[in-house]
Amino acid sequence: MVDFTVQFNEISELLQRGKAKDIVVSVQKALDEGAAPGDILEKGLMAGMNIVGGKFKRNEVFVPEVLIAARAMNKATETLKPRLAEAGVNPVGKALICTVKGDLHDIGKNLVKMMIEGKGIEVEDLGVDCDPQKLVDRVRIGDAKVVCLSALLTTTMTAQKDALDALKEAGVRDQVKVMVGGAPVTQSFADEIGADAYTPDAASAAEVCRAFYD
Ligand code: B1M
Repeated sequence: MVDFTVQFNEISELLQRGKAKDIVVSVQKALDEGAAPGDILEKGLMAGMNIVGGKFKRNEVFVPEVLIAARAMNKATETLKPRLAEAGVNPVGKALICTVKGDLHDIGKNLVKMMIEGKGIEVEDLGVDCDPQKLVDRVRIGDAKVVCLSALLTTTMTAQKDALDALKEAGVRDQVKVMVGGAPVTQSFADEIGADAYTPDAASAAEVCRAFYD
């Protein structure tokens, strides 16, 4: 059996350094040499992204580096996607994500989305300034297990409660687990509004979200 450790380490390194063009070449090369798409994802891309996530958590790297790594991850995943589907490495389930009504900040939401996707979950992005009714309509379809609500302003934290209330009123609250986060949000606020989980950052959001599918 061929050992692809060197290739996986190279892919992980390129991801951490945000080398979008080079990583596409490396991923394609590993595929051509016979590496399994699922292993490239797990041992190369996700391993690299976990290192970036850890460094971000410890303030060793900052938003620009994370966004550049995220762009490299997206490019590499695009290369891998057809082969992953072919190999039967399908997403374990679907989650919805949005920034709540009145709030236009999307950098944190995008990072959370990307980290959750890195855990093998398909994430549908309902965008920023998301109306609770839009969320209710989407949850009613019934294929999503987790809803992720991001809020960056103290004035829009309450829109997380509005979203939860709208889900309750529509009778679909029990269909989904609701996760909340964003700079002004705290565990006690999450408890107060009846969210299922609060996480302070994208890396822990991805871990907690994944646990809802395991
Ligand atoms: Co605004 N803004 N902003 N802003 N902005 C803040 C948030 C602010 C703290 C700046 C300040 O005053 N110091 C302040 C909020 C104060 C408050 O309410 N406490 C503020 C303000 C006041 C405003 C406006 C009202 C300014 C104005 O117009 N007077 C206005 C509001 C617009 C609106 O939303 N309606 C506004 C506008 C903007 C821009 C459009 C210019 C821009 C947003 C661009 C964009 O997102 N595309 C912007 C930015 C960039 C910021 C700062 C500088 C950076 C935010 C950011 O992206 N951080 C911010 C100050 C700051 O944070 N230093 C600020 C990086 C990002 C990775 O972190 O989003 O916190 P963050 O996400 C983290 C965690 O919070 C967490 O994970 C992420 C990564 O680990 N997380 C989750 C986020 N969502 C999660 C969900 C989860 C779990 C974790 O589970 C579901």
